[in-house]
Amino acid sequence: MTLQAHMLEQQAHYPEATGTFSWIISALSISTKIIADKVRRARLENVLGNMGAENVQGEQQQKLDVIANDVLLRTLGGRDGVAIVASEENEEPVILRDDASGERRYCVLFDPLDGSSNLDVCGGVGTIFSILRHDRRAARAGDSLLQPGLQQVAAGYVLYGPSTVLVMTIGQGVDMFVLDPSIGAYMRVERGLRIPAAARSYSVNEGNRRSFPEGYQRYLDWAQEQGYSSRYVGAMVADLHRILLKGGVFMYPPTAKSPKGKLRLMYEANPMAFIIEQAGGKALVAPGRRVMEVQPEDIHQRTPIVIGSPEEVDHVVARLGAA
Ligand code: P6P
Repeated sequence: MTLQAHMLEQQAHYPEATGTFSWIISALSISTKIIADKVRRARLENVLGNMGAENVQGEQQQKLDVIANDVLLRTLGGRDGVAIVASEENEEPVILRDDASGERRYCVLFDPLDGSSNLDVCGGVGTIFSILRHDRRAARAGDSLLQPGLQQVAAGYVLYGPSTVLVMTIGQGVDMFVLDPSIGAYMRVERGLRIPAAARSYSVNEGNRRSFPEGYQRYLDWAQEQGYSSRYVGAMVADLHRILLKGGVFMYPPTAKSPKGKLRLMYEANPMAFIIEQAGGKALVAPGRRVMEVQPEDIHQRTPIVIGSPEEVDHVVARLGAA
């Protein structure tokens, strides 16, 4: 079954549906097919490397960051159901449509090319997206974006790896699609994905270990005593796709360089948390505090995160609180 047929099948469950939401998913589908092609041809077309400029995050912008961002802005901009888009690469959200018409509209937030520093070495990179209902009652249009992750109507990612894989949820479980380049369509390969409850593997940048809060160091000592393996790609989408399929736990604790954590709440942590929770996993910012409960104050705010198999997240939490 293609993604398009899957969306029509899902839409049929909602008689009041107008197709607006499906059109947005179709825009994300075509955008990521274009990005996949550009990622694979990057070195041939000499679009690797950085722009020589920094983005709003203070990070070196890769040429493909800008290209992927432009593709998403242009494609989503053409969908009447999109009121606002917000991107890791744009300091301010783009208000596309905010008229008072009764039309239900949506906000789409995205990290256009997560882990793009991996591009030059042919490592995994991905696109992450989060979809919220547009809230016209917000005092300022942009404030409509400041909704907790629990308000997401959909979230997903595309991993540009040996194959191009789309994983998404609309709140009814997690489905996986693989791009078939011969026909240019995403084909559904898994329905109702469930994350393994446990797996002896953790994913963290241990280069920052010395500045982790003590509880995280206690966990790493414990995991290494238990003989856990360590896997870290440096691209959240690639690390979490592995964990979704094989189990384990990913964490980005507070560090000296990123005292509030490095990952962005709105378009990295929230969408990945929605997917992992829908697959039976856990996603926390601190013991007992879910990522998706955080009330955002800024669209680019950062957060610590512990996310993955439920039993493995519990092992981390047990040591965060331990004295
Ligand atoms: P570090 C990529 O830049 C990213 O935002 C995530 O995809 C990834 O998990 C993390 O940062 C890697 O950060 O500090 O380990 O290089």
